[in-house]
Amino acid sequence: MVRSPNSGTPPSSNLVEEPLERTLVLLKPDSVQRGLMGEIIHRLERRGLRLVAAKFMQVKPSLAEEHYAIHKGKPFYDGLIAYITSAPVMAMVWEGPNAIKAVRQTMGATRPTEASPGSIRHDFGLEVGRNLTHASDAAETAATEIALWFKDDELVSWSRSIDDWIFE
Ligand code: RTP
Ligand code: MG
Repeated sequence: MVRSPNSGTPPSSNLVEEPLERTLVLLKPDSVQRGLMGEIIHRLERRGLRLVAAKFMQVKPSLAEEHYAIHKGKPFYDGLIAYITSAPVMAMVWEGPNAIKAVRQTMGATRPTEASPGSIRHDFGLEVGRNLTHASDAAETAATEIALWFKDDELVSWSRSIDDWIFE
């Protein structure tokens, strides 16, 4: 079929507006226990981000300690390790233009009472120690965290027919 100029095909662009990034997202035990996995995944999907990997798992103390090594020695560290290992989590990798910043914006500030209305931590949280999610905070940490939580062959590179309407 020949397409007319207004057939609904997105314009092609040579311009790369934002780099395609990958970021690690954890739905922490409180998200899972409260039945919020679907709600949070729904928000990331509607934002236009693309799922690359997902794993429902009980976190071993060794993995928790490695993931949160940067916080070792802080007053909240022991509680944080106890929290993340207390019940299953959903670990995921999401991808998109500027995905690291976009996902942290969708999650909201670390303290739910400082998170913007409409963000997950604002809409579903009250306390910093029950703030529902983790998201990588920079390109280097995203790469390290993805490698820590997933094997290379667990990451799925794929495309969606609608991608050209979301990624310029
Ligand atoms: P995350 O790493 O989990 O995405 O959170 P974040 O970047 O927004 O915050 P970060 O400073 O990296 O802290 C990691 C997690 O530790 C807990 N926390 N508790 N009681 C406290 O003062 C305190 N501060 C941090 C939170 O669960 C936070 O997400
Ligand atoms: Mg952090």
